[in-house]
Parts: sequence; C-alpha cells; structure tokens
Amino acid sequence: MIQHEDLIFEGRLSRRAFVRGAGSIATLAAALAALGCAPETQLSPMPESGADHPPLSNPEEGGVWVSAACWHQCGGRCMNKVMVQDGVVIRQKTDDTHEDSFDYPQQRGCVRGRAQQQQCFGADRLRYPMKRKHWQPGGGENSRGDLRGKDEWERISWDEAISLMAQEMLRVKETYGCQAFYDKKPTAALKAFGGASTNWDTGSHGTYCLDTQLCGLPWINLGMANDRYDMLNADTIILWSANPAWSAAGLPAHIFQQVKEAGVRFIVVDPCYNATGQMLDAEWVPVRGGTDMALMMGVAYEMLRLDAEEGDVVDWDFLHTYTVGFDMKSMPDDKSVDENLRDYLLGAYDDIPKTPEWAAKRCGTPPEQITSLARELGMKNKVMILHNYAMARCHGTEMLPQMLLALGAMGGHMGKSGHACGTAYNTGAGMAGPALVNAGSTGLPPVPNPIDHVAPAAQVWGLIKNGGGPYRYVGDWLRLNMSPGRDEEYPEIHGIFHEITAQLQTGINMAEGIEAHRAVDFVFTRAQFLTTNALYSDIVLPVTTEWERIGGFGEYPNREVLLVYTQVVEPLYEAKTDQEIERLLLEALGMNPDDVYPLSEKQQFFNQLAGSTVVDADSETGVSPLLTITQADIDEWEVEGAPQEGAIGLAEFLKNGSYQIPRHADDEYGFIGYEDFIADPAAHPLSSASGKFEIYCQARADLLNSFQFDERVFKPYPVYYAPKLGYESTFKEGDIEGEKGDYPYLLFNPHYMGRSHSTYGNCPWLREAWRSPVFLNASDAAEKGVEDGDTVLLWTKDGKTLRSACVMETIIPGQVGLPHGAWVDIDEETGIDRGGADNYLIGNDLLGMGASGYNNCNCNFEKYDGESLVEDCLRPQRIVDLED
Ligand SMILES: Nc1nc2c(c(=O)[nH]1)N[C@H]1C(S)=C(S)[C@@H](COP(=O)(O)OP(=O)(O)OC[C@H]3O[C@@H](n4cnc5c(=O)[nH]c(N)nc54)[C@H](O)[C@@H]3O)O[C@H]1N2
Ligand SMILES: Nc1nc2c(c(=O)[nH]1)N[C@H]1C(S)=C(S)[C@@H](COP(=O)(O)OP(=O)(O)OC[C@H]3O[C@@H](n4cnc5c(=O)[nH]c(N)nc54)[C@H](O)[C@@H]3O)O[C@H]1N2
Ligand code: SF4
Ligand SMILES: [Mo]
Repeated sequence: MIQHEDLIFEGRLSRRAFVRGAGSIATLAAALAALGCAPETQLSPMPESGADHPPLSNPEEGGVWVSAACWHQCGGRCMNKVMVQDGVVIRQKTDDTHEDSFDYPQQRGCVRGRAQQQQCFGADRLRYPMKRKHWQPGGGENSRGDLRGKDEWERISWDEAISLMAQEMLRVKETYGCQAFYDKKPTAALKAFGGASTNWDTGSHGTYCLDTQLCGLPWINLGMANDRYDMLNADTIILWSANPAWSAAGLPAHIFQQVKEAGVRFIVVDPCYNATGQMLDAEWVPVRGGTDMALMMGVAYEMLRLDAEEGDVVDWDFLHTYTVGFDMKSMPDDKSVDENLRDYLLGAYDDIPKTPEWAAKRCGTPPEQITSLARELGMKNKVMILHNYAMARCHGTEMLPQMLLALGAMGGHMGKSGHACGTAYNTGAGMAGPALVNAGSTGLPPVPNPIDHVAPAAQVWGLIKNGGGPYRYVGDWLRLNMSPGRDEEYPEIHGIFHEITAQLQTGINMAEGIEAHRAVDFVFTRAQFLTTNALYSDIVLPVTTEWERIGGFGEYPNREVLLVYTQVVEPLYEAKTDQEIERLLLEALGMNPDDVYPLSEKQQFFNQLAGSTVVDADSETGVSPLLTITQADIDEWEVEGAPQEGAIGLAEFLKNGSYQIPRHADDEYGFIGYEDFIADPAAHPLSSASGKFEIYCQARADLLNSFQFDERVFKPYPVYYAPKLGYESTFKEGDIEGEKGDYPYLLFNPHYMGRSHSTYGNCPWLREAWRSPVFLNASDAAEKGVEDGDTVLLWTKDGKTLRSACVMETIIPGQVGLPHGAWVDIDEETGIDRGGADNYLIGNDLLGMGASGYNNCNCNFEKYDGESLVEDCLRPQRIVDLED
C-alpha cells in the first residue's frame, strides 16, 4: 500500500505557484484568467519565502507523462497529462500534442483540471471504511439516527463494512421490500438486488425537461444550433442565460473568443454582466432572474410593432410554413382553444398589451433595450440565439421553451447559415453537430430498476422524513419522457444509499434532507472525501478516483475529439473501485457478481477502445474503427478480442491521450441545426404532432396540466404568470407597484468557475484562487451598509448562510448571486451555515410543474454582526484520521 506521506502534496507542490498561474481573486473578471493558459504548470518545489523545500535537481528524470482523467460534470472536457515519477505526480500539463489553431485547436484544460491532483492526493481523501460510532444494524433505536452528522467515526475493515451492509440490506428487503431503499441513482448491484425508490428533478435543463419534444424541439433542446465554423457567418450572437467562460471552460470558451476576434458581435442577456460578457466585450441586456418570459414577450411585441411600422422584421413566411400557433392563420389540428400567441401579446384576451413598458416592470430591462433587441432579432439580420438553461431553472418558466422558440421563429432564425436558435450547453456550447469520433460500449448488460417510485425533488426528503405518503407520479425525463400524472403512495424508506451523486449537497431542500437522513435505519455512502452525503452517513466506503483505475473516456467530449485516459497510480490507501465494491456486496448478499459484471474492468475498457469509431464517408455505416489493434496487443492486455485495422494504433492513442479530427472551413463536417426540416418540412417532420414547431402545443399543455402540482391550468401557448416564488413575491402581496416584502431580493445560483457543482468544493487551491463569495449589487449593498469583503448573513424562509460580500456594479439591482455547490458547514447551535451552501437556502416548494427553481428564490441579507468568516481556504478540510 502506498503511504500517505509519500503522496501528500504539502511541501512538494507550491500553492503559490498554482495561484500565480490561475489568477487569484474570485471576481467575475477573473474568469479570463481561468481559460487555458500556458500549456505546462511547474509543480516542482517553488519555495514560499522562509520555507525550506529542497529543490529537485532534475525533476523530470525517470518521469513518465500519463493521460490523466478530468472526469467531472464540469461543462468542458479537456486533455490533462501528469508526469509520474516513483508513483508521485510531479508535473502537470494540458494539450501540447499539436500546435493550436482554429482548425486544429488544442483541448486545453481549465484551472480546475490543474487542481485535479488535490482530488486524487488530497489530504482529506478517505483512507479506509468507517462506521459511525453509535450506529448499529437492526433499525429503530439501534441506529441513533439523531447523531448523524455529529457522531464520531470508527475505522472498520472492508469485511466488517460489507457484512454489516449486507446484513442490513437483507433485513430491510425481507421486512419491507426493496422499495424501502432510497437512492438518487441506484447502481447496477443495487438494481440487481431489487432496486430502490428514487426521485426526479428538473436539474440541469429546467423546464426544458418537461417534454419539449412535444412541441418539435429536440429532447431537452440539445444539439440543434450550428457547427462552430458557422458562428463566423453570424452578425450577432446572443448568449441568453449562458456563461460559457465559466460553464463550458476549455475549448468552447476559447472558440467564442476567436469568433469575437473575427468580428462577430455578442450580446449577453443575464442578471449580471457575466464573465463571458466581459471576455467578449458584449452588450449587456440586464434581466431579473426568472423573468425572461416577460422580457421575451416585450421583445416579441416590439417585433410585431416594428414590423407593422417599418416592415421586414417578422418573417411571416417562416412562421406560417414551419410553425403552428403563432396566429390564427396556422393553428394546429388538435387545438382546444381558439387563441394564439400573437393576439395574446397584443392584449386580445386580457386587455394587456405586452409592451416594453409592461415587460420592464417585471424583468427590469430598460424599455429601449427591449426595442433594440427586437430590432436585432429582425429577419434581415443574421442572428444566433444560443441559450443555456439557468433561465429555465426558475419557477414560472414552464412555457419558456415555447416562447424562446417563438422569438427565434419570428425572425426566421433556424435552419440557415448564420442563424440559430438552440443551446450553448457544456462541451457543445457553440459547437453543435454529430460527434465525429466516438467511444465504443463496455459490453456490460443494462440492469433496469425494478422499483418505480419516483417522487418530485421538492417532496422526496419530506416523504422520507415522514415515513412515506401520497405523491403525484409523473415519470422522469431521464427515461426520455415524463408521464401523465397519477396518484401514488411513496413507501416508508428505511435505508438511504449514496453511490454516485452528491445528492444531499446538490439536491434542493438540504435542511429537510438532513432530517430525512436522521429518520432512517441506515445511510450507506461511498465517497472519495467526507462529502456532505458521507458526513450524515453510518458506513462510508472509500472509493478510488479515476486516476487509480484502469482507464476510460471522459463523458461528453466535444464533437471533434475523443479523449482517453489511463491509470496514474495504484489505488490509494484502502480505496476500491465502484465495481470492486459492488462485487463484494453482491457476493455478501448471496448473489453472483458475474451476473451483474460478467466482464472485468480491463475487458470493459478494452471493449470501449475496440468499439471506438471515427466518421468515414466511404463506409456503409458512415463510420469505421478508430483503432488498429494487433494480436500482440490483445495478448499483452490479456483480454478477449480480435485484431482490427483502424486510423491509429492502440498504444499511440493511449499515449497521445486523444484522437482529434482537424477541421477546415469547407470540410464535410459542417452542421446547421434543422437544415433538413427547413429544406423540406414534409420529408423531415419534427417530433411534434403537427411535425412543425408548435408555439401552440396541445399535447405539452395536456401533459403538464395532468401533473396537477398546481391549481393553475396552463394554456397551450406561452402566457405570462407570476409564480408563487419569483420577482412578484419579493413584494408585499405580490404587488410590484407596492412595498417590498420580507424577502425583497431575488437569489440565483450561478454554476461557479472554481467548482464543478460540489466537486472541488474541498480543494484548498481552488478555494484560494476562486473564493466563493455572495455577489451583491453595489447600491443594494450600500443601502445595507455592506462593503466589499464584509461578512454577510444571507437568508431565505428556509435557511441561513454566511458569505463575504463581492460588491459589484455589474449585477442588476435586487439580485443576489450565491455560487452553486459550496460545501455546507452548519453550526448546530445557531443552525447557520458558514459554508455558503446554495441548497441550504432552498426549500420544498413544489410550484408550477415541478421546476427546481434555483434561480428565482427570494432572500434577504444584512451585514453580519457575529464573528467574521475566515477565508474558505483557511477553514479546515473535513479530515478524519483515525490512524494516529
Ligand atoms: N441550488 C442549486 N442546486 C443545483 C444546481 C443549481 O444550479 N443550484 N444545479 C444542479 C445541476 S445542473 C446538476 S447537474 C446537479 C449536479 O449534482 P451532482 O451530480 O450530485 O454533483 P457533483 O457535486 O458533481 O457530485 C458528484 C459526486 O460524485 C463523486 N464522485 C466523483 N467520482 C466518483 C466515482 O468515480 N465514484 C463515486 N462513487 N463517486 C464519485 C464526487 O466526489 C461528488 O461527490 O446539481 C444540481 N443542483
Ligand atoms: N464551472 C462550472 N461549469 C459548469 C458546471 C459547474 O458546476 N461549474 N456545471 C455544468 C452543468 S451540469 C450545467 S447544467 C451547466 C449549467 O450552465 P448554465 O445553465 O449556463 O447555468 P449557470 O452557469 O448557472 O448560468 C448561466 C448564466 O445565466 C445567468 N442566469 C441565471 N439566472 C438567469 C435567468 O433567470 N435569466 C437569464 N437570462 N440568465 C440567468 C447566470 O448569471 C449565468 O451568467 O454548467 C456546466 N458547467
Ligand atoms: S473544463 Fe472540465 S475537463 Fe476541462 S480541465 Fe476544466 S475541469 Fe477538467
Ligand atoms: Mo447540470
């Protein structure tokens, strides 16, 4: 076993060297520094003043570069290489496999990728299985659930951990059935054992999860913007609720920079002048969180007015050929009401024309900017609307996907070069089109979850805490479709498993989640650190990082590259891989692990390699094998397989760490979203009932109305309504002309550069380089006597947290930004979190049709009169050391 002291970075790696390379202040502007910079980071000692670190004479002697995973849900996918010398990582670099150019860009990593070694070798890595001292199997009083999160830990052996877990799992299954297990994402072993109850959440894509394919958009609206070269053909790109400088770091953000340099104009529509806006010198159209529906309606109204007065703004031919429901001229056959969006905008049904002034009262955007956005979107301009989903992760935005679609269609901005209306999401931001190179599959058989209890996210912790109860089943978009609502009974949950996600930290309603954890018989978690899931558990199993595994492919690389990584070090301490853990558990449960995992991890990786393909116009299937694999390779790997011919040799691919397709402007890989449909709508119908874009969509309205979470009945076309939590509720009795209420500010949770959700939230380097403050508008702060750097108490009706203030002119007044994913740190006496955890402030409001609503919560803040916060990087990590 490798010893801790051999690996720990303190003393070997200079924190200052890292910070110098990465930029040191977590302001929005610092995002610029986070984009891929110099290809190599010097990690050999660079002594702090007064420190006594002996320099290595030749740090590279005997070192080997290895392709190292960067495996999180971080929005990018980049090359990461580390130099390993005697089992220790001494250097790190990103893609230098070829020169960087627009045609053949390097896949450069971001600041988080460079901190990855603190994930693998972190001082807070879990080293051995642990049991909570007062927990005993058997349920009831034995579990002392009230002590979860406060109890002491005991080191136990793997044998003891697995046998305790198996004993409890068998007991609960026998007594209550597997429905009494809860797991947000059950793994293959748990599903094979009988499955678990779970929950759904609108998560990443907000209301785009609510079956937008019924109105003709792709599933969760993915993939129908244009190839990156086509961005150069646009006059203007509107980044609507999108901040790729943070949320798609690595190549996508770099491509946007180059498109800007080529002369394309950018606009950002956002509550703050975000890092991308600053990077691209964009025009800022400010909008309050969760009020984009009002803004879009004001813009659409202005387009109609300008078209009537000046002509050539609205593309009526486009609307009447490719969409239904904009006006009475093209209504869908299945309509249930004779109403349409145009007449609604003009005020035909409620006597309220949706003028810029009407909109501005709600969204805060100056009316003249609403008019200029309308002009910009006119049919004569080459415009791309590229959106991300923050604006749809809001209460009251169920119909937002149809409203944005209507705006795009009014200007005819789909299916043509230089025009687009689609997403700028993660690695696909600005880079739409089918993948040109793909990994193969592992060959593992799929294992379905036999339990079909899926509660809404807002309700699940309450249901667990209260021993089950009635809920409305509506399916889960992750199974590709939601389902019509029906009444169900959520079972009494006896055991919680955390296997893959950071659910207690990243799911909403954390305070009630902690109570739910304290109410069950057992909580079993596997983790790399004492995550929030682990903190409130009974048995915690140490799991390896990707650096300690045989190898793999980062999920979701951009379309032009396939990245691969290989093992960096042997498993640290007593950590085991997820599959090793599951095999042990299956065996202890009296099952045959080979039924669930018939292939070794090595064979699975080999299968993925052998099955990798690259686009090939000459082949019948359109693809051919990526890799040349010889019999000698197969013998050396000791796996099953057959030799094959491909574009690159196995060893070369693994050493290089990627296979990338060089591009050029006129190559055959260009892509324009919806091009086929626009060329011939009858031959290429969309996924809606009419085969066209449905601005009026009966099927989607019927589905959403069947959920019945809300007494509201949705019209089948976009209509503005004030959600129970949103801008209107920051006023007394929701009266936006009246006085402000108890929670007068809108809270949103930007996905933060220094973290990937909660991942890296424990990383000291990143805590220092990307401090996690609360973003406040300067005049709001001044009104409360808060200055930059002051400790601020921030609260909602559901929780309280402390953060230091980052006071900015570049955030719309009334808006408060709390970065997503910071690790909670609750003072048990006061109940105040000192960690800045977003979900500690978000409650169990099941509003509208179940949108998680992170981005239009209501909050208040004041200067904190208690003890000031210390810098997060100086706060102790959650380290459990039972050896000494
Ligand atoms: N308030 C608020 N909440 C949000 C959001 C928001 O904007 N605001 N955003 C939401 C969104 S879009 C998303 S996608 C979710 C993300 O929610 P999660 O997927 O829960 O986010 P992560 O924090 O990345 O959690 C991944 C966990 O897996 C662990 N892990 C990493 N590698 C391995 C491994 O190999 N094996 C095992 N067993 N574990 C591993 C990590 O340590 C980490 O704890 O959060 C959502 N929550
Ligand atoms: N660094 C980093 N990158 C990530 C992640 C991460 O945790 N960290 N998570 C990844 C994942 S899984 C996801 S789902 C994506 C999420 O990516 P996005 O959906 O883009 O989410 P955010 O980055 O929170 O918000 C994007 C921009 O929208 C703005 N915004 C917030 N609310 C509103 C609103 O109501 N209206 C408008 N117009 N704008 C609004 C924010 O200020 C921000 O500038 O990011 C991915 N990339
Ligand atoms: S964007 Fe993601 S994959 Fe790329 S270096 Fe950063 S954390 Fe790693
Ligand atoms: Mo996400």
